[in-house]
Amino acid sequence: MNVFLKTVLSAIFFFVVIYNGYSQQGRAGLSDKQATPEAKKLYQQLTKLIDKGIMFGHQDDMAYGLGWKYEENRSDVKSITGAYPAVHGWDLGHLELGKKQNLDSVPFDKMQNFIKKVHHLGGVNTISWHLDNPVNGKSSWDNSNTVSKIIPGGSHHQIFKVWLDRIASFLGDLKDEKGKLIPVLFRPYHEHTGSWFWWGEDNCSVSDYKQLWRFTVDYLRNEKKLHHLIFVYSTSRFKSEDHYLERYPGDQYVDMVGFDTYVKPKEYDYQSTLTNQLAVLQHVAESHGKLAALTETGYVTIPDAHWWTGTLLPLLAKHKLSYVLVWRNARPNHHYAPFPGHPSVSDFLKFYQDERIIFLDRLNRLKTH
Ligand code: BMA
Repeated sequence: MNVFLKTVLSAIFFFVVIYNGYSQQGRAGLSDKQATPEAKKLYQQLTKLIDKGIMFGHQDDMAYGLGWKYEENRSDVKSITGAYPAVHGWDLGHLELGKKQNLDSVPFDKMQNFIKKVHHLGGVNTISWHLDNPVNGKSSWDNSNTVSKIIPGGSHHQIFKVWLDRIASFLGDLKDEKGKLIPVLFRPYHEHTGSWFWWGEDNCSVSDYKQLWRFTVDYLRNEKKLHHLIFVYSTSRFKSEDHYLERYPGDQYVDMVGFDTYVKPKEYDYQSTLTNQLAVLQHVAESHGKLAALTETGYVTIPDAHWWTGTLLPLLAKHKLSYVLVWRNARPNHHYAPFPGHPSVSDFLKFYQDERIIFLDRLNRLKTH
């Protein structure tokens, strides 16, 4: 082989090695340079797990399901599979008002205990926040112009800080048996490429949204000294990578990227939408060194008995994702996971058994290897 060819080949070889090395999800590490050892450890574990499979998550899984509420050790997912989900979602909506229970009637003291239990069992907690509108007192689903009034310099900035203080106090109380803060994935101001929430894209400017996000992170980190939070940026449906990143607040403010997209046959084709969006998401995650997740999805009431392995699994399997989370089992016409007797139970069992999907039992086995 002549010298020229050798040089070219080794250049290609090194480019491939370096490129792959640098294109890994999670390579950037946590954005909080003062992150607690526990938060760093969780992030490292999540990074390693990317190559093992996709964790399954469910909102309010331990709190209630179809026909039951607050029964010790009960979970619709566990009733079917014998295992809890690996990821458990919770929502802080109404904590900002000083209420004792969230917008879906989950008492915050119970929520805290569930979060501790999930952590104790080896699972992962993720927290969203359907906060009310600080300006007019209406719900999250209000589309008046608000964000400019709550960021620094705005007329309602002080009250907004009081709301953040309440969130910070809850997050700061999440401690394990040894008194160590339990790391959580915090996913505020979600679905902002839609406009149903007051922080949605038609209701605030790009720069106001970014300021809201950065102020929140800086306030929790620097004023409240909370360093156990892993920040998740998650949009709703989006058109392109530019659209996805339009309101991205920056790599120093985000650890994980995701999106929420549900099956809505009358509005769009789920399969092609997910295919396009997951490809964009994975590219964003790799080029920014962040982790990626399908932060909310599902088919309300799961009318397709083969949805889990017929639709969801083939879509997920093509991508490197940290987790997929389905929404809450609230009532017969509003549930996203099956429960005993549901027509999709046998397919959900196949989904659970698939080696690409991780529930809590397998998560613990993987962590010990
Ligand atoms: C929505 C619905 C609502 C709920 C909200 C926040 O998708 O489930 O009933 O209040 O999420 O959990």
